[in-house]
Amino acid sequence: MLQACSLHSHPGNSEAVPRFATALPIPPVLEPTRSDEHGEYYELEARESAAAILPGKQTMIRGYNGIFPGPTIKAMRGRATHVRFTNKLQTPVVTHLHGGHTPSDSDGWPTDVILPPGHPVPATPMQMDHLRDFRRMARASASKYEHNYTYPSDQRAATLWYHDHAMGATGQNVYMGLAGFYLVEDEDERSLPLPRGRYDIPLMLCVRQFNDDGSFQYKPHGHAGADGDVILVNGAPWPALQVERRKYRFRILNASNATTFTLALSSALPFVQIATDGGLMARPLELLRIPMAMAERVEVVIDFSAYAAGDSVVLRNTEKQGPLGEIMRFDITGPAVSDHGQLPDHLSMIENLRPDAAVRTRTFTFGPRPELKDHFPPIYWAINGNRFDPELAQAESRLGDVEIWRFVYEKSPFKQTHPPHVHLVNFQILDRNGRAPGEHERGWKDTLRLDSGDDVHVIMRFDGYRGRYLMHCHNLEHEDYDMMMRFDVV
Ligand SMILES: [Cu+2]
Repeated sequence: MLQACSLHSHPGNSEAVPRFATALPIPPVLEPTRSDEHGEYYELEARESAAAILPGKQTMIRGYNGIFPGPTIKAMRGRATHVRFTNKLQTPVVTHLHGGHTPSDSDGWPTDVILPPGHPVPATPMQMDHLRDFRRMARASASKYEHNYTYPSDQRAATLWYHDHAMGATGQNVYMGLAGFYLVEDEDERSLPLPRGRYDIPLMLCVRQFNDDGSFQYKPHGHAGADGDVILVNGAPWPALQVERRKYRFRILNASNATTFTLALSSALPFVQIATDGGLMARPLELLRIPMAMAERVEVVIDFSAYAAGDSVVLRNTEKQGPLGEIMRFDITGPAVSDHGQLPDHLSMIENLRPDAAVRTRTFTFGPRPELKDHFPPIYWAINGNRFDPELAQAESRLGDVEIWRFVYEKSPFKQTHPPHVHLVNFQILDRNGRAPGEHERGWKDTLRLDSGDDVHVIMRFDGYRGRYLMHCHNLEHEDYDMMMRFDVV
């Protein structure tokens, strides 16, 4: 009964969308409007525009600079990025740099919204439910039409992403297209013989549902989460990429609202994973399958010299059968190309945080609000039984302290993943259900997969900035309804 949730029962139009017929789009890299000794300056505008996603149809999107994914921002470690952000939509928005080591006032607090010109009233049903709080909070902190964010980018090279984080509307805004890559580079990484330039490709994976007229069909299924029956990579349905017979680096992001993936290649050859959310791992790791919860990133190298010209290999999702079991296709072309030879045995130095350095352990339980736990699907989500209160910190951590946080998901018949995401800092996973973490998650992380029955310890150091920050579930509809928590660094 419980498994027959509406989340998986809608009729699909995926059979009507041809697979591997569209060339993989690569989001353009955004050019700064100027540079000086304080860093690079960019302009981003959230606006509606028509996108060609399905053959012969147009889809209205909400896009950064009118495109989905938004333009890629490339930052060099230690060079700050200043983004002047303008809202041309008809709904409040706020932007968060996911994985950014960012001062609190640029972190994109959910009620620090940027109001749209002439439409200061919340627009989504979820926002209407938050209306009273929202009006009070929005009055206190909203800015009109534009806001300047500063991202110091003083952090390891890594694949980050920026996306909307507006209270009660994040799910809809991201589903409509408000997400883009932000890549931090550094000298350590540049000194390594890794594929670069056009052989270094970001892949934004997500699922979407469409109406017959081509518009997005945003269905949050109560507050279970918005899914879909079409897989998009960089905004294109089941695309194909022509590849040379050499190594490529792929920066893979699961940007879905509520869908997990487990990646595999149809050839049964392994990936070589080189990075987690927070950048390079200590050494390359051969893996046949890589699980990805929402908002997690993995970087892999695939060596297509192992294939013959004319071969094709499909990037699969082993969690699903049929169309949702396939993501995109690589079509191998041309003669073997010499690249850098072997990957280095050693990629990066990773400081292992030691449990005995931790000053305390805090436990956070993820689940429905206790008084509503028998309602199915759950209406409200909670951390430690509490809904999000922007005025109340549920944890205060001292700047510089090392802490262990334990994330618990008590066994539940509702088997949705709750991926905890911590703003400001990266963590390391100490153990997963009393055992070592998965090989693919041994590195710096900011988001982790938490499935029914999971009990995971992570360790982190609260460094860099004081202020208010968020920890929340990265199922975007859970986050909107209200699986978020304020913590303060003091
Ligand atoms: Cu959740």
